[in-house]
Order: sequence, then structure tokens, then C-alpha cells
Amino acid sequence: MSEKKAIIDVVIPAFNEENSVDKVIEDIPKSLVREIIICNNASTDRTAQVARAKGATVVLQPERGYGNACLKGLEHIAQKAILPDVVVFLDADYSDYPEEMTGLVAPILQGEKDLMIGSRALGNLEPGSMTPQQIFGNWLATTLIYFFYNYKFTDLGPFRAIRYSELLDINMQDKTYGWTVEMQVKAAKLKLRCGEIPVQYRKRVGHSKISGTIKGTILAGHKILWTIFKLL
Ligand SMILES: Nc1nc2c(ncn2[C@@H]2O[C@H](COP(=O)(O)OP(=O)(O)OP(=O)(O)O)[C@@H](O)[C@H]2O)c(=O)[nH]1
Ligand SMILES: [Mg+2]
Repeated sequence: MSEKKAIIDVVIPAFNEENSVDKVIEDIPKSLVREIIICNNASTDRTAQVARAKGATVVLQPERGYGNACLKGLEHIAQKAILPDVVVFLDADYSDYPEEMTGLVAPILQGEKDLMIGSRALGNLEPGSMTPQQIFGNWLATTLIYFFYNYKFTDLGPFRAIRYSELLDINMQDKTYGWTVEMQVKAAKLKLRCGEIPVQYRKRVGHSKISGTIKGTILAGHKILWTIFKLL
């Protein structure tokens, strides 16, 4: 990539994260990014106000679902006069370490990679930050991707970065829990240059909405496996 400073936008799906979204925004390296886009997924708390007070852009996605929230963020980006070079995704519950974004995007800015995943499997997990079924589910999904596409991933982590031009080629569709695996399966199918860095992961702020609930785990698990086989 030429000397021109790369343009990086950050997409953060958020549903009722008023107690954490400000910490996430605060820890993002400001000199690295152009815009922080909080995709407010019909929150009933003060997520939007807290995020705006921190200087972030807030876009509203009335339709629930992790993928829906991310798609709204991409819709906002697509309307820009100057499109970004890279888009970074991370969660709003402060389980990721936003300051690790510099290391995550570096291989893309150096022109070596197209998609970078922050791997919690390679990184340091705070005890209790991921459930055994979540760890097993990610292992199973990444093993299936390796089996079908010979692409080695170790996690379906939310903290990731992708070259915008490749993100457009991938043409993301999923509206709920299949978002992360859809991106990785399609990246493998398009033979994108994918990489991972170890990232730290801590317990989320607030009560678990997905991984810590039976319903959330089953729904997410089912959607992830369904997405892998649907895209075969
Ligand atoms: N659960 C849920 N999260 C959403 C939704 N829309 C956006 N999000 C955000 O998506 C991110 C991931 O959701 P999480 O609930 O953290 O999912 P998880 O990390 O698998 O599980 P927990 O952190 O244990 O709840 C968070 O930033 C949420 O606020 C939605 O409809 N449902
Ligand atoms: Mg979480």
C-alpha cells in the first residue's frame, strides 16, 4: 500500500451495551481509525447516547440480529464519498482488547493479508470469558472449514479486519449468528489471503446474551453449522 495513510473504519454491533460501549470506544487507537460506527441494534438502554457522547457515529438497526447490525454499518460506509481501505469489526461488550487493533490490521496495511482474525484460541482467555461449548463450537466450525476448504483458522472471533474491496466481493448476507463463519467460508472460497493473531479475551461487561445461555448457544451453534453446509 502506498505511503497514503490507510483509511480504517470500525464497525461495532451493539445491543444494550450502555455499560461497556464507552470503554470499547475509549480503547480504540484514535490515530489509526477514521470513524467508529456503533450499530445500535434496537437497544432499550442508553447505548446510543453513551456512544455519541464518546464521539462515535451511531447508526440504528431496528431489526435484531448480530449480522443485521453489521450490515447496517456496511450500509453507512457504502454511502461515503471516500471508501475505506480496511474495515475492522469488534464487539461492544468490552470482551475484546481494542488496543490490539494495531497488530490486527498491520499485515493488511503491509499488503500481505486480506482478512485478519483475532484468535482467542491462540491468545489469552480470562477464565470464564468463553464457555466450553463455545470453544468446542469454534473448534468444530474451523475444523470443518479446514476439511472442506483446506483453510486453517483457529477461531471465529468477533475481533477481525478485512480489506474493504474484498469485503465487497464476499457480499455478506447473514443477519444473525452466521456472520463470522460466513465471512471466513467465503474468504476461503475466494482464496483470500487470511491470517490470525493471538488476542486476549476477557469476560464481557454485563450478563451474557448468547454464549452463556442455552438458547443462545444452540441457536448460534445451529446457525454456524447450517451456514458452513449451505455455502458448500
Ligand atoms: N445478543 C445479541 N447481541 C447483539 C445483537 N445485535 C448486536 N449485538 C451485539 O453483538 C455483539 C456480540 O453479541 P454477544 O451477546 O456479546 O455474543 P457473545 O459474545 O457470543 O456472547 P455473550 O458475550 O456471552 O453474550 C455484542 O456487541 C452485542 O451487543 C443481537 O440482536 N443479539
Ligand atoms: Mg460477547
